[in-house]
Amino acid sequence: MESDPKNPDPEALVRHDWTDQEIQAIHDSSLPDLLFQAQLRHRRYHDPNKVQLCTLLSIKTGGCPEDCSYCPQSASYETEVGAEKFLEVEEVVEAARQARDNGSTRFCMGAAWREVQEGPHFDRVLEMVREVRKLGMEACCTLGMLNRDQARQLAEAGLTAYNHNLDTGPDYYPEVISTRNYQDRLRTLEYVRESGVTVCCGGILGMGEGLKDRVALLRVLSHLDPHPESVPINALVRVKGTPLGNRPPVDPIEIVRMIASARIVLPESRVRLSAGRSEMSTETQALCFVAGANSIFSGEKLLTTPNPGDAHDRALLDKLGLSPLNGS
Ligand code: SAM
Ligand code: DTB
Ligand code: SF4
Repeated sequence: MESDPKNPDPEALVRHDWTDQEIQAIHDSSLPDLLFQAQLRHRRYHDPNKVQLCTLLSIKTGGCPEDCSYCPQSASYETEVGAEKFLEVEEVVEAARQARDNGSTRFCMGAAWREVQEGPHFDRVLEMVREVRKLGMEACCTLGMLNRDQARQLAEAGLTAYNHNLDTGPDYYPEVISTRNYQDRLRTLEYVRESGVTVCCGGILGMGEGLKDRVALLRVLSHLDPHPESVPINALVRVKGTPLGNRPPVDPIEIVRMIASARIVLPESRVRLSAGRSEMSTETQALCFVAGANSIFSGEKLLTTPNPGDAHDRALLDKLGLSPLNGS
């Protein structure tokens, strides 16, 4: 890292040329060194005592043609999640209003689609985006692959962010998903960036990937220029019926190391401690905040799986002396 680790050169902090070796050395440094370096960056670019609350809503659940091995919504696997109808704009606005009243400043709408198809459903998504923006919230969508024109239409509707995860490093990707490739993902991210919508892109831990795949994911993210504004780090939610349903849980310290490493190589980005919190102790989550996580998903549900819920999270933040980030 820098010549004086206690006083890093600010000019050198935001980089797009990280190597796997450098990232792995950071990841594998002693936990106190790792957390200290992460805190230096965190405090330079963010308020270390504020956490953004975001709420997810699945606007089109299940029946997805993709075969992502982690996902309960894929039509390829027998899970308890079935295909449901596309939500109405009013239902979504009501959920967004409730989320806002519970302290969320970002509302994220997810659809179990491989890619967006133009037509009445996409028009309805655009309407949902406009309505969420009218509530004074950030609006985020995650709808699968987009083309240039669809990204532009989302931007015109006022979309704040588009979530499109790379999930893991390029070498491990084909082990997890066979119905699309890494390049497809990168292309959509490029269209989002060009449209002016901010980029939300991260990954999942616990799918059987090796450390080199986690490091490669961070390298790919850090080579995006500009960096994604938001980086969700998910711990796999192991859902019965999916090919990854029987994976062992991720070691909590590995989650902390990944978050701290993300904070160091992506110092300006919002790092979101995303799926998997229902199985994490207060202590693990506390370490994740120390490591530089500054956003969580709030509410009882992620897209289809449970999340700790508002009362639990209020108590968690209170206990740690953290407070929700206010809307801008
Ligand atoms: N269909 C769109 C897509 O895949 O881009 C959007 C919805 S998809 C459910 C959004 C993200 O949720 C995925 O990219 C994946 O990273 C994450 N995800 C899905 N199932 C998960 C699970 N069981 N555990 C952790 N993260 C998961
Ligand atoms: C992200 O990285 N995690 C969220 C959000 N982006 C869309 C989704 C997590 C989904 C967990 C499984 C489920 O609830 O279906
Ligand atoms: Fe479909 Fe997205 Fe689930 Fe993959 S992660 S199966 S694309 S909903």
